[in-house]
Formats: sequence, C-alpha cells, structure tokens
Amino acid sequence: NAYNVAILGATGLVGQTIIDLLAERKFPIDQLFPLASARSAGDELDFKGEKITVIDADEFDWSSVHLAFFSAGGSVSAKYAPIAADAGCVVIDNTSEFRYEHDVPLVVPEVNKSALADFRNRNIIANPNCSTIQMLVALKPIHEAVGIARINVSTYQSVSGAGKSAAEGLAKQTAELLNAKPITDKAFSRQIAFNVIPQIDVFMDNDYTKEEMKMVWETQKIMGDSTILVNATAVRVPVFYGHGEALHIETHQPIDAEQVTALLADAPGVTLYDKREDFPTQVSEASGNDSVHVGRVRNDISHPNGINMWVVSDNIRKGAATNSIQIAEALIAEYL
Ligand code: A2P
Ligand code: 11C
Repeated sequence: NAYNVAILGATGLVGQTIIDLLAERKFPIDQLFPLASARSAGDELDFKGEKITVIDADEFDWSSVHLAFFSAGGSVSAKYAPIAADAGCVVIDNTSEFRYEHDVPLVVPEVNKSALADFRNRNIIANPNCSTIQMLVALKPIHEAVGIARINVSTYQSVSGAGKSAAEGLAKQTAELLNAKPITDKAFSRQIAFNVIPQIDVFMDNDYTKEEMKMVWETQKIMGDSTILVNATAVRVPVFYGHGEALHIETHQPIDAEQVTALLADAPGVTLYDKREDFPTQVSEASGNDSVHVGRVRNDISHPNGINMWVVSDNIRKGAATNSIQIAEALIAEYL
C-alpha cells in the first residue's frame, strides 16, 4: 500500500524536516502535497530529488489524501483539521490545539502507542510538545519499574522550537553583536544571542508559562497517570537545534543510578551515555538524529528516592517530525 499525504506548513522548519524524513524512512507515499499559506503557494520544494510545488491550503481538496501532517501553528490547525478530518483524512497535528481534548490521542510511540487505537474518534492524533516527548522517552522505563511520583525539570531549549524566523533571529542578533551593531531583531522578548531567557510561550494565571504547563498536562495524559507531579522551568538558550533537560525525579519505590542505567541501556529510542565524562550535548550528539540521549545519571544526594539525569534530543526531529512520522508508521502498520 502507498498513501497520499499532505504536509501543512511544508515551508516551515518542521514541515521541511518531515519531507526529508519521509524520503529517508521510505514512507510508502503515492502522492505528496506540500501546503502552506498563499504567501508561499507556487514555491518549489525538493522531494526525493524531484520538485514539488507548494499549494495554498485554502484551495486544497482534503478528500484527496489519506494522511496529513500539520505543523503550521495552532490557529491554522484549528481552521483546517476539522475540515480535513471530515473529508476522511487522518490528521497528525504537531500543534497544541487538540492535545488536551479527552477524545484525541496524544502519542509518543515508545511510551503509549496503544492510545492510537482511538484515532477514529476525531480522525485527529496529536503530537506532543518537543520538551515532553524527550522527557517521557527517557522516563517511561523508570515509571514502569518503580513508579515516578514527581518530576522536577529545567529545560535548555533551542531557538528552532520557536520556528524558522526565530532561528534566523539568533543568527542575525549574533552577527549584529559581533559587528558592534545594535540589535534590530526582535524574535524573543529579550536578546537571545549570548543570553538565556526564562520564558517560553505566554505566561498563565498561575505564573508558570504555557510551555511549562504543557509538560505537566501532557505528562499525565501520555503516562496515563494523573498523580505524576511535574514542576517545570522552561528556558530558551542560544542554541539552534536540540533541547536539553536537567531532570530530577522522585520515585515511589527506591531505585539507584546503576539500576536506572541498566533500564535505559535497553530502552527504545534512548541512547545512553554511561561513562561519566561521556555526556551528550545538543550540538555534538543530538542535533540531526532521532535519538533521545541520556547521560549524567546519578543518585540525588538530597533525596532517598531521587535520581538526576541530563536528557538531550533534536527538537525538530524526535520532538516533532520524527515522532509524527513514527505515529504515521504505527498507524499504517496496525490500523490503515
Ligand atoms: P508560509 O511559508 O506560507 O508562511 P515555522 O514554524 O518554521 O515558522 O513554519 C510555519 C509554517 O506554517 C510555514 O510553512 C508557513 O507557511 C505555514 N503557515 C503559517 N500560516 C499559515 C496559514 N495561515 N495557512 C497555511 N500555512 C501557514
Ligand atoms: C519551543 N516547545 O521550543 C516549543 C515549540 O506546543 O508544539 C513547540 C510548541 C508546541 O518553543
């Protein structure tokens, strides 16, 4: 079987990566339709060495595709996902628009693939936030073994999470500063070149940012456990690709660093760094591949049931494009 597939947001960072990965992973495609706004309609993109022409999403007939990957922002998903789903197309949505609706599966294949069984409820499957995905791929085996009561997490998130223009903003600010010029780019609320910003997405009434609350809501839904407590601080750092996370977990039953290391050595989707000096970083180890890289696993000397670890992954790949395609692969293998 081969499928007709649309990519909404095809000219964006995630959309372009989806196009590359569909080819790289040999996803069975009959016809591929790249969609974006009227601004980019008519532009040409490459797919398997051939040119494909970007179509204005407003003019697309959704009944002509089996599957669609959406990565054009929440409001764009809100507009087109119901139309596409009604036309019979299964939407894999990379935005937060439908994630918290009870009848929409929110899926990380290594963690809760079985949730896909409900995809026909709405014909929409939600892809989680990048920071949640990498955290849960690393924590799932530990949760299964001893139960996780609480997660403290501080993130170190790259600018590509905020889209193409934000990534260009870091480059522009860096060039301006190195040339002793005033900063003109306003991609973030503060200077991001040579700085870090403890704000990702908007502030909520409880003084957490939406990015931080996404990690709370999504962890409970994906793990299927509303008792897991998550305390998050999300920080933007001047890195182009790859998010880092310092995780401090408290487990129900005791477990030590050696046992965690043994669990993670066999965990799906995880690359483990079990030598002390051999830790992963965003740029050198994570960027450009699909793994969740885990290092610096150690006992928390301040807590009897505490474990610390450092987790990095490419936010555009496993955090978005790769996870979405893995969802599609599981869907066609088991349901379509
Ligand atoms: P366009 O090139 O037409 O602006 P990123 O997250 O990297 O900034 O990418 C956003 C993606 O979402 C782009 O492909 C962009 O296409 C697309 N997009 C933004 N707004 C719309 C819209 N109203 N309709 C369709 N696609 C949109
Ligand atoms: C960031 N995590 O790094 C965000 C981007 O809910 O899918 C992804 C937002 C989302 O800025």
